[in-house]
Amino acid sequence: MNTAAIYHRPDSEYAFLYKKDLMHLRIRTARGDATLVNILHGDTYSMDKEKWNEKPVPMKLTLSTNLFDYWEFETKEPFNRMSYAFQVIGRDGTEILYGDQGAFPYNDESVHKGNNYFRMPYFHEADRFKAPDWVKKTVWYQVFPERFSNGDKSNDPENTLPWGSKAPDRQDFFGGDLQGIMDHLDHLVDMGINGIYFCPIFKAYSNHKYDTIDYLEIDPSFGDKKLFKKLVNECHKRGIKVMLDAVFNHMGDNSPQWQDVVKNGEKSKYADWFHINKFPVSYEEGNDFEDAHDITYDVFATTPHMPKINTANPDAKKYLLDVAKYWIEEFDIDAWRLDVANEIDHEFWKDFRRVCDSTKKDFYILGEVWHSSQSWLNGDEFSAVMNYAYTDLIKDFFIKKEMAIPKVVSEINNQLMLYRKQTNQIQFNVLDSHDTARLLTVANNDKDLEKQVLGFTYLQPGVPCVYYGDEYGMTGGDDPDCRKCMVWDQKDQDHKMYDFFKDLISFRKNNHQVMSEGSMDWNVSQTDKGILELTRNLDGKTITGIFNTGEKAQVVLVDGELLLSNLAENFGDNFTLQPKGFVILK
Ligand code: ARE
Ligand code: CA
Repeated sequence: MNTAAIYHRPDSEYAFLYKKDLMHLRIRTARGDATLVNILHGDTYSMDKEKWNEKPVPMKLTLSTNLFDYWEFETKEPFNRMSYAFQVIGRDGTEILYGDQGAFPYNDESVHKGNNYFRMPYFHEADRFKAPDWVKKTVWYQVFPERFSNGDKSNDPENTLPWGSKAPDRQDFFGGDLQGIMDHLDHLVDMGINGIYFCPIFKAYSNHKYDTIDYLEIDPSFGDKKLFKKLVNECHKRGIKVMLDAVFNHMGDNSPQWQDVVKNGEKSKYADWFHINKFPVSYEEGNDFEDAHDITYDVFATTPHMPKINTANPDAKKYLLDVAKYWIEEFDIDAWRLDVANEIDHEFWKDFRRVCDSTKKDFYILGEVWHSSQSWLNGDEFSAVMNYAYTDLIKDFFIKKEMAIPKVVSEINNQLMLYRKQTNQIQFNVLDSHDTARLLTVANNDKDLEKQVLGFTYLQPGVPCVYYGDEYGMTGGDDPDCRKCMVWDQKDQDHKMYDFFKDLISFRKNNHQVMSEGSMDWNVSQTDKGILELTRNLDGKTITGIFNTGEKAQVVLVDGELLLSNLAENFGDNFTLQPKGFVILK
């Protein structure tokens, strides 16, 4: 048996409180190596008296990757504490005890002693990763405010272009604003949307507003605080939660704080609010900060217009934490999306979490992190991340056809095993955004393929997000092409796509519990036919998706009602109508 592949770590995604007092345990073994894993567990302070090490309890093999099998188990313990170890029974007949000191021959009596067992010393609810329940029921809609709708021409910046008159370039303005969003809230309601994610709306220089000038003012071209307050109320009246974009890694170089540094150099009271390498700070227009050696201050990426904030500076930290609190307390927002979240220190985020949680219960904190994010997802920082790492797998499989069926199953299971169960349930499954090409464009304008990717994604644990305009079949390449003006002219809208989104959102919301909490039961027995089947199961409620990656006609079955025909010729007799199932075939 490959004991080196066996892994468990207490107080991590391998051992955590899933619900109050309910401990969830995982252990990893080499794929196919173990025929069974039992857990020996009991109260730390009575293990010598009671021979509970003679009462091994079987764990459940729940997920596998190409390399590993994952075994899981849940338990309540009378004293809310536990010592435990694992009996791993190998296909080769070997039996080992795997505990805090490593792997030992199971039948060696001497190994069954206290300090050889793992411990979860006490099950503290205060430490449990808490997933706000409302997030699991949410289907989000992302709005890029400058491009959604121009509801008020009186606030248009100068040189505002006619709506949709051209594909946008970096400097263009089209006049989108909060009134425009207000005017179309019922469009979101009609789709079934119950969460809206606004890209930045605070006073800033550019059309994207990621170069903040004033964190405590709404950008005048978007509207004002009075209007924003009304907008939040109108959203809440419609059951729509509100998430704003917190750009705390950097601020714009037109901000008063940065301008004071430019003017007063190291005498500025803001000098330590930034990562300054050399005074006086300087740059020449057009020279991006490509070479780290000669830049006088750190920035986001290589853009001189976004000086990086020193979030460890107590004054800067207090300023930003006050901003975070202000928009929750005064405007009752429900969530923050954290821009460039991975480049800000953990200390800041731990304090940020405390500020949000002490201001509003069940607050959702979404970090923008494009890669594995375990260190921010222990429950004391983010609630979730924008799950590009997960959804890139889905696009790479279905669209780029970069991997075989067993590989995508392996990679998705690997993603799920990075985080606690309740974290997976509220991850933000973004397929496309203001930073990526639109999904239809990535799918080479193949609408059936796009529907297949959407159907598969909505079947996953984690919450979906519609990027504005996808519902009407909008296309767009990389930024800035993915930020075209929303199509409001009926003749430019794809209404069949709209209906598909509406069905899919309704299906997801009607089955949100099994979609977020259900098991992941893969069926890869028809891999040779290019068919991938995923069944989600929760307490007997079953949802099945069958995804045909071959070159076959599109069939969509939603809620047991067959929407299209030619099913038989695709599957012949080995296809049974999935009761209350949801099937996407291509
Ligand atoms: C734009 C272009 C750049 C160009 C720049 C020139 O995208 O290619 O160099 O203009 O000025 C905002 C604007 C962007 C603008 C950017 C810089 O929206 O239009 O860039 O400011 O001026 C990484 C970061 C991630 C970041 C993306 C853009 O990890 O945090 O890059 N996303 C956030 C916001 C952006 C915003 C900013 C940050 C800055 O969502 O909208 O940009 O506040 C891989 C990597 C990721 C990388 C990703 C995208 O997947 O793994 O780390 O994200 O590609 O590049
Ligand atoms: Ca306007």
